[in-house]
Amino acid sequence: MIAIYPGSFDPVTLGHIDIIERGAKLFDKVIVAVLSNPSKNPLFSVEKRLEQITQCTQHISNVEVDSFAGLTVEYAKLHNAGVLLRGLRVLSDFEKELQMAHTNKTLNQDIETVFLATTKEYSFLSSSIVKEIAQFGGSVDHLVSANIARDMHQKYQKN
Ligand code: COD
Repeated sequence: MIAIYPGSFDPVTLGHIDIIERGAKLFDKVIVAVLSNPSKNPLFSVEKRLEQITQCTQHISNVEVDSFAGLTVEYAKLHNAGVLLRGLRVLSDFEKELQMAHTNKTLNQDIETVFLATTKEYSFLSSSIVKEIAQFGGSVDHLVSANIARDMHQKYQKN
């Protein structure tokens, strides 16, 4: 079974990587799919995020990294994926994730959403929190991989 792990990943955090590692043990292949959404004004370009995620997932053999535009279920169908993999942290995630799962089910009955509960130590972690800390000069070394911490440091030094 192929699973798609769709998201913004701006940037990918250790919480995301944990979901990818655990998902890769459950499925034959996990495709990490970065949504290309120009209206979101991301910190990192899609190309940069692809490069970052590829580096962070080098140690997992059954992971691919790609970008997509449009509907996630269409992308999943195109890649013969039967599962959308998502992570759940706190109660507020649940509402958003359930709405998304139900919406996707109305769009394609054959694709299931599978949720993995966050590992406890990453339950507070989000891309937004990482950006806020880095923006104000704090260390994010314990929240993201070394390559991302370096990219963020460079990014905010320039601005
Ligand atoms: N621990 C565990 N899980 C985590 C953690 C953590 N610390 N941090 C994030 N996650 C999970 C999130 O809960 C989410 O499941 C996933 O990782 C990705 O997170 P993000 O924030 O990078 O990505 P999102 O939630 O912004 O991605 C949204 C999509 C791109 C999937 C969505 O907008 C989408 O499908 N867009 C395409 C259009 C579409 O198909 N729309 C219809 C469906 S609503």
